[in-house]
Amino acid sequence: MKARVFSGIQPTGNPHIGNYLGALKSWAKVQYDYESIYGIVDLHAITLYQNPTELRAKIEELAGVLLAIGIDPKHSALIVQSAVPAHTELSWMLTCVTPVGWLERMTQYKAKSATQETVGDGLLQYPVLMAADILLYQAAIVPVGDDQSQHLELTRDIAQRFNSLYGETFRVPATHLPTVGARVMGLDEPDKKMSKSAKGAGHAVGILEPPDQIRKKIMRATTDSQPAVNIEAPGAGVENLLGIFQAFTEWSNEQMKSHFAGMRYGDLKKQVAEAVISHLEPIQKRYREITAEPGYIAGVLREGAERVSPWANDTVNKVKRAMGIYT
Ligand code: AQP
Repeated sequence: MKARVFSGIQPTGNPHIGNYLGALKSWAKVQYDYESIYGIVDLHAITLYQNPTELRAKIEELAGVLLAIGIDPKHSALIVQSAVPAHTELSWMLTCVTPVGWLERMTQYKAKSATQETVGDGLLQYPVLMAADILLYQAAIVPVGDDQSQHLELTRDIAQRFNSLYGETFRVPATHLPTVGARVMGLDEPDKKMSKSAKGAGHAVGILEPPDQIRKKIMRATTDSQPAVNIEAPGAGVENLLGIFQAFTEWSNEQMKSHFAGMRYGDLKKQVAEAVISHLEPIQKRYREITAEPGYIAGVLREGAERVSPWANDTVNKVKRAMGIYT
């Protein structure tokens, strides 16, 4: 039996090249070597208020994007998290073994709660639900962007704590980060990670964004007061653009150095924009084809949930037996 991989993405805002380079590109790559389960994690999305009509629409749209970037339903189960109730069932059992202090230390919780007047308990519990998503499938690896590394560390801590309290129950998963593109920064603010929920019009490049708009955004990206690329010590904005180019083209460090050293920023930006556009164009074409087929996405999501539910229920039953819960 192949080892399993699990990862998820929230149906919030428009998926961007940070999501793609940090996580989704790896999902498509590893699906041939692992039994893969990829989740549209709608229960995570509602930790902050979402407009219900928009949320429903975003779930199908995101499924279309995931299929378009190469998630192949013959190799991967694509699921909506809420369609497999075992995620929430396991989450409660893990909540009971997770010290509150571990959750209060999470930097994402601190950052997101700082922007709200009051926060729901769900925002604090978010990493426990994420641990449940992963441990439910006994996943060996979890491909994510670097911003999720702390949550993955916590997932391992929860698994180990549970195993030491109740006996060997969970496989302890490994984090899988890409070598380039693990943390793509905002084009307008290169000191902040590119984020779906950021407000700036020039902040993120959407996977489905039209080429002209992408070109404009990248040409306006924040750099610094130098005229040309200092390849040994680029400023944050230039480093981000170089990272985006390298992650899309998969050029070696040597190729990057010899090609970009001393290049004027205007030329660098033009080349980054063309690399991004030429990579995204076939994805956008596939997206249009997939979404033109009535019922296709709903069918893929239904089959995904049917395929993984027995695996999820096996783990829940194992956990219940370990904890002494009546089954
Ligand atoms: N800027 C990024 N660079 C590299 N990877 C990133 N990821 C997110 N932003 C970057 C990775 O994308 C996957 C899915 O992310 P998510 O939707 O679950 O949530 P997130 O990390 O909170 O992403 P966003 O875009 O910032 O969304 P909002 O604004 O809604 O919170 C994850 O593997 C993540 O690491």
